[in-house]
Amino acid sequence: MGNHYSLGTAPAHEDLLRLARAPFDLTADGAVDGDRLQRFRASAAGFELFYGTERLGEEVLAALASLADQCGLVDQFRAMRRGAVMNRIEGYGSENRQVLHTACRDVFSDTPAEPAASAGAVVELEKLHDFLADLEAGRLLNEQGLPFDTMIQVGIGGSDLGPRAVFEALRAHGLPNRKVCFVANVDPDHAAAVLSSVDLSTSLINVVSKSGTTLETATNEALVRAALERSGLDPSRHCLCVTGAGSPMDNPDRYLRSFYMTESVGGRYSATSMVGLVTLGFALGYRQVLEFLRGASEMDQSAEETDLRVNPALLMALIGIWNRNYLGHSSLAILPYSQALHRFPAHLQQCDMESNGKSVTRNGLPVAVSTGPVVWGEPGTNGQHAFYQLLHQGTEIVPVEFIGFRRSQYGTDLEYQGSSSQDKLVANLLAQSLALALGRASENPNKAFTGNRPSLLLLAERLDPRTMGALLALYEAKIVFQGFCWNINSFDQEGVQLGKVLATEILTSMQGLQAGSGGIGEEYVVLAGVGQRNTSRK
Ligand code: G6Q
Repeated sequence: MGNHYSLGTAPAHEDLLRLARAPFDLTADGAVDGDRLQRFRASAAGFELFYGTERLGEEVLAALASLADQCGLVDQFRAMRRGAVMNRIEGYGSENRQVLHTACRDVFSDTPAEPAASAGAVVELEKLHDFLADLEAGRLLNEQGLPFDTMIQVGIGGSDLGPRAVFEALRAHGLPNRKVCFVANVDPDHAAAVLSSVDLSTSLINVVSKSGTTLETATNEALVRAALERSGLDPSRHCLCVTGAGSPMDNPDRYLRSFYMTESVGGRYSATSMVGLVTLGFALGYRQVLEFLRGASEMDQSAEETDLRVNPALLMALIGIWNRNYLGHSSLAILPYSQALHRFPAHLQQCDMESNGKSVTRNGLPVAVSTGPVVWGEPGTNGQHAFYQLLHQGTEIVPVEFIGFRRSQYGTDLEYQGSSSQDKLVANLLAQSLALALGRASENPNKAFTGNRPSLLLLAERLDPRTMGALLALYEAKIVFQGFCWNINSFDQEGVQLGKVLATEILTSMQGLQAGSGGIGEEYVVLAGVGQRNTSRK
């Protein structure tokens, strides 16, 4: 876009290819010492990034900084925040939209980057404030005059993963006596399990769908409404909605309150819009919502810095590109040493893979370089007792992004065998990062660890609303920077749209099959013909 280079064409590309022939050897004697860890360090918005355990030295870092400059990564980020139409493919039909999720949290300054979008965000925040105040003051009660104590968020994909990851991360900061559940999958067993675990008479149902047309969400909404009616409850007194203005769901008569998100906020980037904030506000209260947004806003500011030492999002994007495009690693593990972040890797899996799992450039040409890696992860130390074997000794080298906190959330801990649980957690985190880098020699080949397995470490004092906001925004910016560098559109999702279309077509054909004609396997075989026709390249 614009006059910028992208990865394959930037002058720094040749330098990086040359440097990649001999990446920094982390296993050399004294290579990873305190001085290195001290030097390879960046920080912003309460987070410190340590990357001395990556396979790079000063020369690579300088070449990556040139790459960022030549590709205009910060310039493009700044333009995005100021309302440039970034979601487009030149010369072809595309969503052709601005990308303004950052405006959802650009609500603290007198001079926001895109004033109209921030003004819209403030309007929705004020509505949220009033709704939460009404709940708090007992002005919103159920049919029996009782307060609502439960919220069920019904939504899928971007309308589920980010909001759920953030809620789980901050559950420890929740108001007393407020329960939150999520229903995403169209699997009726999940809805049944959730509905049987709540008292519907004191539950609010928060139906979230930007398009207002997603079949899973519409089905689950109908299912919950039917359950409310069976219990003698009026759905319009229990259901809220978050949707795009003018969508088929935008019908205030059917809902107790309606909240809106704008077209320029993509689903997977929507956790700081009402998509994430209504449920978060119910669980935590309005003040904590503002703290969450403040952390995200601080990280967005840092992402506009050209100095890598104060722009960890850009630095992580560049390190990711070094690992992906120059060292050839096709996978990325995100391993939080915090149980509260147990849904965060799943959110990032969507945010990263849906954004950067692309094969055409923003000019509609085939990409000449590899784009987004496969992203996955689980919390440590659980993962250590599972898949870390492959991380340490497998034939595949998987770069790791570790996340950890010095203090626990609840502060209730116990000394056992001379250390607290939190100390054990942190000790494991630091030890794993170093072990992957340094390896361990042994005469016994089965007990030898080659090392030179790259990782980085993101550390903050404590996981609270502000740091969670910063962490979310950090990853959003990292993903966006990488997309700019690869010159791909990180904001559309044709692969997801395909699934939506196929499901509808197959469902129609399935309904035409004779009931009981031979089981699910038989249905699959018969429906292959429909799939063939619908995916035909002609
Ligand atoms: C996200 C994707 C996708 C989307 C869901 C739900 O970026 O577009 O995951 O969020 O398909 O869409 P609705 O919010 O429109 O129901």
